Amino acid sequence: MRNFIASLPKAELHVHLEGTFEPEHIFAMALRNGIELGYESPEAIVAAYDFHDLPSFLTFYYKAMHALQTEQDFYELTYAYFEKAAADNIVYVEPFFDPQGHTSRGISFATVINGIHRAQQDAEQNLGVKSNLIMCFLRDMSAESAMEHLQLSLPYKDWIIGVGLDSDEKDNPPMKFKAVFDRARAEGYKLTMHCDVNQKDIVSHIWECLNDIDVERIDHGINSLEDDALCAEIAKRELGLTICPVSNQFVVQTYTTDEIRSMLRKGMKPTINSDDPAYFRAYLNDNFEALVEHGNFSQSEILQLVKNSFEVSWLEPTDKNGYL
Ligand code: ES4
Ligand code: ZN
Repeated sequence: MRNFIASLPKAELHVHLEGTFEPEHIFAMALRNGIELGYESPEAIVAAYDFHDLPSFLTFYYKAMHALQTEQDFYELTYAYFEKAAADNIVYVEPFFDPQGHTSRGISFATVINGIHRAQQDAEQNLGVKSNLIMCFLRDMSAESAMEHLQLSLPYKDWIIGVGLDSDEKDNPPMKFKAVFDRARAEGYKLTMHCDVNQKDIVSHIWECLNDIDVERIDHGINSLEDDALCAEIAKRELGLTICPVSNQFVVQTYTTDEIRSMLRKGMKPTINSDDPAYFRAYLNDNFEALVEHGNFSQSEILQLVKNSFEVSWLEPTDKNGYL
């Protein structure tokens, strides 16, 4: 099964570039930029990982971002992820980035996106990994800040395929960002939002994503299974759900294999993704292997999940056909 998983050309639709920041790179960049994070070695960084829910993860994730200072840092972060992706036989990625995590520390939007974009170009050329970037807003910041960042992104519109919403979901419902997402759609961006696992009011958040925001994809969305009408609507709209099994294991202590199978049975379109692979210590192939190990997934189930990723991706239909 390992070889089968490794040999399949795959797509990844839910990976935070800042979540691919490996401890060796955090350490080296902090050192060269003179940023004091308080760790003596990469091993000390790993030893400090203690993720058991979303807030415990996010605190660490934002702290490590301080090591990223220059355009070259963003280039190296991004290119290193694409090298990992190529090693996993990923041929297409729609990675997320969190500009507010950087502008809030005085790093310009241009610094961030120029570094990322150059790495995307080089990865396509040198590694054969194609990608389209998704800009995420931090939902625990204000809607005004999100709107400002939407404005900042407009000169780079051709480099960004869509917008998403991430960070701490508690008391930060989709509706808080309705005006921002309406404007994003008018500017030509595709729309997705995190509906993280087992968050407060999560079923109503997913309904808001459908009825008020009109998203074109849902990130996570595991809890849609609590509502039959919601499942039916997601299936009818053929909305992809970007599921992250190892991330779920950290955040809610289950790989959610039963839930993934239920979605497949109901005609929904779950896909498999890594979320924050450097922190959760599992890239995409590891996530598929977890389904085999913890849920006894078959080759045909794996194949269906891989096919779903290309189908619900935001590739042009003509480009999709080459992969399906
Ligand atoms: C995230 Cl696991 C998760 N949930 C919400 N926001 C995030 N940003 C990066 N990883
Ligand atoms: Zn995520």
